[in-house]
Amino acid sequence: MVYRDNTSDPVPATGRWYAVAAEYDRVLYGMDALKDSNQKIVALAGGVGGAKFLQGLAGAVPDERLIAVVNTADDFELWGLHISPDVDTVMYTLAGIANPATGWGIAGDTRATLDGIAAYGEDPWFLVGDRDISTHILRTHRLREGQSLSEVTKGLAAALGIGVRLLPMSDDPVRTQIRVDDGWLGFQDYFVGRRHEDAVLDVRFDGIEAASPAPGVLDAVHDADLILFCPSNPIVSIAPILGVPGVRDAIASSKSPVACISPIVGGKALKGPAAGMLEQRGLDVSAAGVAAYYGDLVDVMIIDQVDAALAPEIEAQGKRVIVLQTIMGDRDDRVRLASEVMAALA
Ligand code: FO1
Repeated sequence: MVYRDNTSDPVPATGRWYAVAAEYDRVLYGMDALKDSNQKIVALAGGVGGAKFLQGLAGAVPDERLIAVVNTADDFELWGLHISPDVDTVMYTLAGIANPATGWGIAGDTRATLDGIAAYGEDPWFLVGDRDISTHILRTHRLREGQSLSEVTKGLAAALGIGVRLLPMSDDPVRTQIRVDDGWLGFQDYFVGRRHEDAVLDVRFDGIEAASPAPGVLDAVHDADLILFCPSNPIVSIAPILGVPGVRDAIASSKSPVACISPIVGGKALKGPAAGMLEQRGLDVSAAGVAAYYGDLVDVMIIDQVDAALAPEIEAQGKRVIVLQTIMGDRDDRVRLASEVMAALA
C-alpha cells in the first residue's frame, strides 16, 4: 500500500498532560502578569499553522481567556463520515496528541481501516488513521442524533482534556470549492486528492450566505480585548470565517486591536497553497501582500525577522508592525512566540 506520507510517531499516552504543561509555561515564560489581566482573546484559526499558534497561546494565557474560532469550510463527508479537518487538527494539537510529522492526524495512529478499505478496491486517498476515525464516527453519530457541530466539538474537546473554548465558525454547512483548469473541485479533492498542485483560478464558499455564526462566535468577538488571526491561509482558512454573515462586521466594528501573524515568511507560505492563491489575486507573496489582503480589518501585522525590511511598506498601509521570530518549532517554541506576541501587544 502506498500512502501519501510516511510517518510513524510514538503514541502519546494522553492529552491531559497539557494543562500541567501550560501552567508550567506560564511561570517559565513569566506570563504571570498576563495571567492577572482579564484580557479576553479571540483567535481565528484554520489548520496546522493556526493549531500550532493556538497551542502556544494556550500555554501563554489561561484557558478561560481564550476562545478559538475554527474554519469548517474544509469539512466534507468521506464514506458516510463527517470529517472536520481543521477542528480536529486544532483539537489534537491542543490535546498534545497531533502527529508532529504532518501536523494533522494523531501521532502513532495505525491504518488497518484504510488497508481494509483498499482491500475492497477503494482508493484510500484521504489518510484517516484508526484512532482518528473514532472522532469521525462519534461526530457523525452525534450529528445524526441531533447535536449541533458546536455541541459535538465541545464534547469531543472536553473528553480530550482541552480547556480552551473551541467554536466551529458555524453549525451550518459551508464548503470551500476550488476552480482549477478542468472545473470546480471540493476543497479536499483539490488539497489532498490532487496535492494542491493545480493552479487555483477561483475560490468560493458554498452555503456561506445562508450560514449563521455558531453560538458564541459574535459574543466572543464583541467581548474580545484582542482579536488574532493565526498564521493560517488567509484565503481558504481565515476568509471563510470572516465570510460567515456578521463576523467580518463584528470584527470591523470592534474597538479592540486586530492582529495577524503572517503565514508568509521570506516570500513563501509556511505550509500549503497560500502563495499561489495570493499571486492569483495579484497580491505580493509576502507579509505585505497578506496585510493588503486583509486591508483595514487588521491593525497590527506580526512579521518574521527575515521580513523586517517589509515593515515600512506595511506601515505605509496604516498598520503597526511587530517583528518577531515567527517560525514555530516544538511546543515550547510555540509558547515562546505566543508569549512574545502577547507581550508586544500588551
Ligand atoms: N492532509 C493531507 O495532505 N493528506 C491527507 O491524507 C490528510 C488526511 C487528513 C485526515 C484527517 C484530518 O483531520 C486532516 C487530514 N489532512 C490531510 C489535513 C487537512 O486535509 C488539511 O490540512 C486541511 O484541510 C487544510 O487546512
